Amino acid sequence: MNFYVLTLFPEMIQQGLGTSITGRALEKGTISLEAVNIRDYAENKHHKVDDYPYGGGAGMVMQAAPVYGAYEAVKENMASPPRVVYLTPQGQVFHQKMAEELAREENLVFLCGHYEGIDERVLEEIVTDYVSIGDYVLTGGELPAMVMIDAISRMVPGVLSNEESARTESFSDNLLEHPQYSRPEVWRGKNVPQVLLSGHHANIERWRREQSLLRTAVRRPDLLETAVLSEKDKKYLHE
Ligand code: 6GU
Repeated sequence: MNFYVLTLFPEMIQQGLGTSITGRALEKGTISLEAVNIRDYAENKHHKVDDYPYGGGAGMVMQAAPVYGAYEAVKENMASPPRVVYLTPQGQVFHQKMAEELAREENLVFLCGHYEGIDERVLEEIVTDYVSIGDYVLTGGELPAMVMIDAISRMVPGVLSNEESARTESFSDNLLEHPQYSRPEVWRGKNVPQVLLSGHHANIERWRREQSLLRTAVRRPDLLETAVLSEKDKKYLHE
């Protein structure tokens, strides 16, 4: 998977994704990441990339030409036109299924806006997907792009270790993860649940499933509407 991020703050992207699991995947070459500075494609000698909005109003608008220049430069490497994700609070809200779907692309381009937005004409020309990461307003698209790249990367085969991917199931059936415990067995007078020390694998699995169901019902009841539940699960929830 090759990620390209068109941004005015390329160092933010490289720093944010250069460590931990994404950092390891970048070193291994399982994913690649190129942060392209839109300013490098400004045609004027002061490298100016924004201007006043036609019609007036507050703030500045990112101009079409440098954004298009950056897009054309990354498209050079590709056999077919890539999907281009524009990060905007006006987009569809990002979710796990979207991450899984996007992880099947060979190349993905993320376009990060700043100021009051980007000239609509270049968006019409290149953007295929408008995506938001939630209903709140951020100062720019860089953090949302990093959020998406992290979530997509972990769905790319080979990015997670076997142990890490074994824990991936959780959100795929729309349930929250069960709680985890490690040593010591007693901490500040609080015990690890007995069943986890029993060595009885079937009981442990059942307990964990029930904890997932309970936790989802309490914290995110909205997820249960679309969760994949067995008859046994339903019986447990209705007790
Ligand atoms: Cl994708 N961009 C900005 N600027 N703010 C956001 C967002 C995106 N998603 C939620 N808030």
